[in-house]
Amino acid sequence: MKKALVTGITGQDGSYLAEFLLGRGYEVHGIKRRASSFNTQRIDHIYQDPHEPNPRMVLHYGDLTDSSNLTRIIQQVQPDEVYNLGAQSHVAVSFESPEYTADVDAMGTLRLLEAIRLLGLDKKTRFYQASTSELYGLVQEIPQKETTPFYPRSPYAVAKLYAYWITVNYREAYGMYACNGILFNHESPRRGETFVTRKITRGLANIAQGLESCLYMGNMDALRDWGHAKDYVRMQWMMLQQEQPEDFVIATGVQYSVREFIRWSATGLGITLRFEGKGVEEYAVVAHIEEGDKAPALKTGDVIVRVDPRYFRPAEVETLLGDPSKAKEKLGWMPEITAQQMCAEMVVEDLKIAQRHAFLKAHGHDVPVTTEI
Ligand code: NDP
Ligand code: GDR
Repeated sequence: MKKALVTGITGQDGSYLAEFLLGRGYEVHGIKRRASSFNTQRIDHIYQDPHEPNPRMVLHYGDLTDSSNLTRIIQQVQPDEVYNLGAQSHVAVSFESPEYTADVDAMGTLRLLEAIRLLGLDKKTRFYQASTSELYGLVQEIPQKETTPFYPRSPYAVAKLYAYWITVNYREAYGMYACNGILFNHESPRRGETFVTRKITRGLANIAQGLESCLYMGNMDALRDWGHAKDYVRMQWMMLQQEQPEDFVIATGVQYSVREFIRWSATGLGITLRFEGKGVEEYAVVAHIEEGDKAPALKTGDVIVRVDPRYFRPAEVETLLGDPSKAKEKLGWMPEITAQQMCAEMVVEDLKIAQRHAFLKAHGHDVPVTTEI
């Protein structure tokens, strides 16, 4: 039985990847951060009681900022494959916490590679690095592919640039099977609540159910190439099954604006929006609502989206569009879920949660409030 070690297993990708690997018969080990409250909601459904005989899913406490525990865990597990998905992954947060982001995202990658090497596992253990389209930043070529020059635009992207190159360097210097997946944005109902797609689907569902009144947005002109996390974790595994380690761009090859994503989400709730005004004065007003129980709290004319410059970034990545031809040709990988289908799925799931909360609130119970980033 193959053993995989996944950092960031409690995150969006980690949870889908763990499901995928368990489905392929792997023994899956995950590193989870020590927190004073539970942080395993995304993997609770696949958790196995360590008291049961031979669990195939095992969690270890650890942190990418601490090489002693990374080395201990790798020594104990002796993994065939390491997937480094753990990161301070929020671009806006990286401007607030640049040093921490560098420690986790850049140095954390080095700590893992060095642990594998020093433990003498460099010929056994295959290594996947979660690289990112943010490396392209101020884009030098459209669409972006494996050979497009990088131009990072945030402390997050700069830290990931180090991680990208140190992965290439360990491959070239020590002959390790180490590769980068340069993944464009991918989302799902498990996406963190402060990333733009989930902020929109969750926010609009809450507004439709009367739990919030307005969604405050940053740059709605930003263009992204959005795929579904389920499609993208399959590719992470495929990259480690080749004869030779190589880096691949993973994308859909289609881009949309944040504003379009807001429109689709509203449509999923039976709401037609009209955008008015320009720049920081832009807002969206309800032009039409379908009858039914999706948006009982709204009426036409309600303003439900506004711009708040607080969400603008000190340096923005305006446009990203990936060219996944290499992955298609060499690995036969194709995304199966479109951005619109993914958005519809996210709206359905967030509406269910909002309806549950609205019901509880109507019966006098407290419901979670939104904390924003
Ligand atoms: P998430 O933010 O959902 O998950 C990040 C994970 O990293 C969480 O499990 C988190 O733990 C963990 N983590 C954070 N800090 C540390 C630390 N100091 N030590 C150990 N673990 C830590 O990210 P995604 O699942 O969306 O992304 C996975 C990876 O892919 C990330 O590296 C991200 O940068 C990269 N990426 C993501 C893309 C996307 O569109 N989703 C695109 C390209 C790259 P906790 O649950 O405790 O917070
Ligand atoms: P990104 O994702 O920065 O691309 O990084 P995010 O969803 O945060 O932003 C996408 C675009 O939307 C614009 N935007 C807003 N973003 C947020 N979060 N909140 C807002 O209110 C808002 N309004 C507009 C942003 O300015 C941006 O242009 C994600 C992360 O998963 C990274 O870890 C990963 O590497 C990249 O995707 C690829």
